[in-house]
Amino acid sequence: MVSVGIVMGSDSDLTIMEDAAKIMDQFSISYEMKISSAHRTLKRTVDWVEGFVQQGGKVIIAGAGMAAHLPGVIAGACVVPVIGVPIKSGALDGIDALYAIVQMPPGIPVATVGINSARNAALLAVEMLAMADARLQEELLKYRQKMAADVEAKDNALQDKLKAAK
Ligand code: RP5
Repeated sequence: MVSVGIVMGSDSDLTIMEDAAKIMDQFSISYEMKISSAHRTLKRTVDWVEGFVQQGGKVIIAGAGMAAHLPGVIAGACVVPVIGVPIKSGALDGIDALYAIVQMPPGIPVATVGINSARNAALLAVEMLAMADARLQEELLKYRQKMAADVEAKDNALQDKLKAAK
């Protein structure tokens, strides 16, 4: 069963949204990737959301740039959690998308991450799924431990370099 939907408004968003797919692969979570636009293919987008929810999908990550209405339109079409990723593109470099995605009207929430932060969107989706999945909770703890170990290793390397330079 597909748990996560990774949707984007254009193929120009793909290089960023692939970061979300990499996290899903890392945590062995089944996902579907889709290009569908809130403006250019509205009905197709809503049809996809309805199909995704019907077949048991649990969370949707939606990325879009410029007047980024995709995450909000998807959130309006279903009651599964939607995580929005503002994509840096166009004259305003993603600030437009950030404001469009984060400023949802009361009643229709979208959990918005930083500009181009598809990786954080994916980790948030994993945390949502982990609420009812002990394996994922364990994997998330290991992921955090590895990050902490990486920082310590980098600091050790820096301290060695500073000592050698004296
Ligand atoms: C948005 O407009 C897309 O999400 C994309 O970030 C941006 C530009 O789309 P393209 O003109 O590259 O297809 O709808």
